[in-house]
Amino acid sequence: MLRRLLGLAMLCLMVLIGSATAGQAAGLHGHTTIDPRGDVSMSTGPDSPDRVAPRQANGDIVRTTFRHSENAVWMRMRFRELSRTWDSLVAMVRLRTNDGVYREVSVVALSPRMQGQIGWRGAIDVERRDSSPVNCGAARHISYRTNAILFRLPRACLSNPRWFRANAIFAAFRYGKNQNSLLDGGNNSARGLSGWTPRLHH
Ligand SMILES: [Ca+2]
Repeated sequence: MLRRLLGLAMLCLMVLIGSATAGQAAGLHGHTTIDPRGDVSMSTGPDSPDRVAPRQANGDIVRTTFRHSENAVWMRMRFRELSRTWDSLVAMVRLRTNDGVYREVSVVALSPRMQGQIGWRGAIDVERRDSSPVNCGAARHISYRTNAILFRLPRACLSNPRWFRANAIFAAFRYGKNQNSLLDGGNNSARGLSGWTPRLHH
């Protein structure tokens, strides 16, 4: 009897270990972070201290989602409000992979008052750690109607990783005599403005 019970216990244990291993191998494919409302940090100049502005809705991140699909890496950053009242908007995302590949992705939009062709539709840049560009078919979409910034990177931008981790911040700037800026992290944590996602597998 005892031997039969021990055998049954061993069988259950093996099934449990097997399912745990299978779950680990499959891994996460996506991750969403809910960021607090009213946590935007404002600055009115290079010498002025930052202060939290709870009523600042424009540029206040509320949710950031990353996905790792068969062919691409996706990010969607959602705001309480995203309006064209600044001189420039910048969403900055850092990614690192299981192979040690590191990329910085910037989605930038500029008021037409600023020089250049970028405008409010924006542009996307992918760079290596040494700031050299990576030309890999990255795309972005900024929606001032749904208050969201979306980007898509072909997995080739990251040398086709098994998994990546990412973090994201958003900043907006106004230049000139009444210059000011705002900053919000996509995932506030005890360790800083924007914590890293878990490993996201394709
Ligand atoms: Ca926020």
